[in-house]
Amino acid sequence: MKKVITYGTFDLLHVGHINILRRAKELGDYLIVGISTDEFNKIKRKEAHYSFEHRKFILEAIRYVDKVIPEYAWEQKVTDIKTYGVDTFVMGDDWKGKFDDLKKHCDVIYLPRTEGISTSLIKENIKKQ
Ligand code: C2G
Repeated sequence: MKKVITYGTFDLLHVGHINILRRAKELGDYLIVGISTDEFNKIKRKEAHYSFEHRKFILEAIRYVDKVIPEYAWEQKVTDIKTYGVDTFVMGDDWKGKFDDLKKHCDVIYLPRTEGISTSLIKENIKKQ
């Protein structure tokens, strides 16, 4: 069974998130998603609208997602890859090159982001209304 992993905050879930989860799943048979905890979001300087519990609950309802684990630190990726026997690590290409060190442990694939949508854009548009 080919295992794929990806990480993110996945706040205010939108088509950009669904696209990358769908395409990540297409690269294997089993998709693990490391979802950022509220504490890790602080480290990432990100303020999520939904709590970790809600973002996790929502992700677990997505057909492409087989397992959701907490992402609490930048450095946990190698451990996760080993723990879960991951073959492929996937991120949107806004992260291109940033995780190439993982190539020692698994395939690393950066997929094109979905243009014109982001959680921050959604928040801005709602404020304007
Ligand atoms: N994404 C995308 N297209 C968009 C928006 C997001 O493909 N329009 C992708 C991002 O590239 C990322 C994933 O969706 O791969 C999750 O995005 P975020 O929730 O913004 O995650 P991020 O803050 O980038 O956290 O250790 C990695 C970090 O946790 C990634």
